[in-house]
Amino acid sequence: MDSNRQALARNDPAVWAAIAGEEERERRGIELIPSENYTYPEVFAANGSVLTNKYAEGYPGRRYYGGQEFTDAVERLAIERACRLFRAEHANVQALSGSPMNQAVYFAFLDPGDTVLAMDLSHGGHLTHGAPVSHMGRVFNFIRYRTDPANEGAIDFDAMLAQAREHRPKMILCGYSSYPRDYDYREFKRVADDVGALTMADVSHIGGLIAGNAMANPLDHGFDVMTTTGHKTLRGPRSGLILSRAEHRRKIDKAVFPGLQGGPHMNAVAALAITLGKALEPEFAVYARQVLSNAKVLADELMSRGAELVTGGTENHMMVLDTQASFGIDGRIAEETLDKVSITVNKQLIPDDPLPPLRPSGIRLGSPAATTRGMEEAEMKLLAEWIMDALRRHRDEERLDAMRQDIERFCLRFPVPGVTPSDAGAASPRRSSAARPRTPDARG
Ligand code: DSN
Repeated sequence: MDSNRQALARNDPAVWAAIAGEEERERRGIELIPSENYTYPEVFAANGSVLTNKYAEGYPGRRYYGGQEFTDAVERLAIERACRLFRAEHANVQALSGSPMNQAVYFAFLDPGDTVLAMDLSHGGHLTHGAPVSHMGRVFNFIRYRTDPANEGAIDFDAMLAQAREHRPKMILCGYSSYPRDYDYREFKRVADDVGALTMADVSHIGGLIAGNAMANPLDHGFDVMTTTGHKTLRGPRSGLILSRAEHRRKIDKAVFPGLQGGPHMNAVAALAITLGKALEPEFAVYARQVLSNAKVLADELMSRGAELVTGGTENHMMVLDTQASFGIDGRIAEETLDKVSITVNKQLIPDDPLPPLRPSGIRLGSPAATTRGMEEAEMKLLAEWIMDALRRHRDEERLDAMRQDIERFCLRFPVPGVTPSDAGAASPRRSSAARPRTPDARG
């Protein structure tokens, strides 16, 4: 254990126990929440570095505090790498995470009351895309487009055009949190150009897949702005990136600071620079393609075993399983059942869900984190089998317990980057069954 961790374990055992417990949970289980990932050891190092100590309001070469030699260097690196990776003319790397990142874009271009056309939440959109419970939903006038469940979740762009002509939005926003299909960015641009609207793409979920050239890049199709978080498919720190054409630089930078934020988290900016450097390496493209392939196999295997997936499959890294239709249980029971076997997913609304968000009709699953751990198609088949088995037998506690032991021993064969067993084992883990296997794992 390094000296900082030793100091924490000695001086605050309660917090240390929570961190070490989480490390152990991550090692023993598998993370299938599509927006989560396992980051790089180098990101842990930068996030826990002395850059945490520094205030750096402003931008490189234009700061409000002294002592910026190294913060400037690291932020310039992040900007240059982000522009190269995403073929952007400008990058702002200071947003603290996804929500402030999107707010900054709205405030850069819109006035309160302006109209935005964005995807409906239950059809796959995100809270920050103007859901009525969000502050943004109160400040701006969000109109929602929807998908067609009867047509594999396709978006009817002619209907969207009619909506745009009726409401004259100032911005058209595409981006999703639970939409398992790809987008046709040319069609969004066609609608936006027809009504003179700005185009914004929030690609937080698929930023890494775009970086790895496994999915289309909206900026290549003339979009004005693209946002992405750093911690999903990009595998980096909690952070937000705003990428745009050069003409929007001033508005965006002013909206982030001083408009919305104070001092940027320079430790996260450094960690983001590292992440972007890694995403520029050829191996990252291999990772991105594997994420897509794993998701497709997981989806196909679930469906071949009788699961009903929203939109009938996936074209990206995620899928939404209708647990109510497939097993007669809501998403909360499904999430809790899979937790019991150390498979982590999240409950999820399905389009026009008759059930409420805390007890919705489905769950959402994805492949990015499992792929980071080195899992491939064969492992996806096993996971599909376990998921179906657990959900079908969700009342059989004995069976679930035996499955958990199998699954934990399976997961331990795939290391979590930056988490070593000796460190994680230093605190009392939530579960200890993997150390005492009860049933043989015939599946290897
Ligand atoms: N919470 C993230 C997701 O799961 O999609 C986005 O904010």
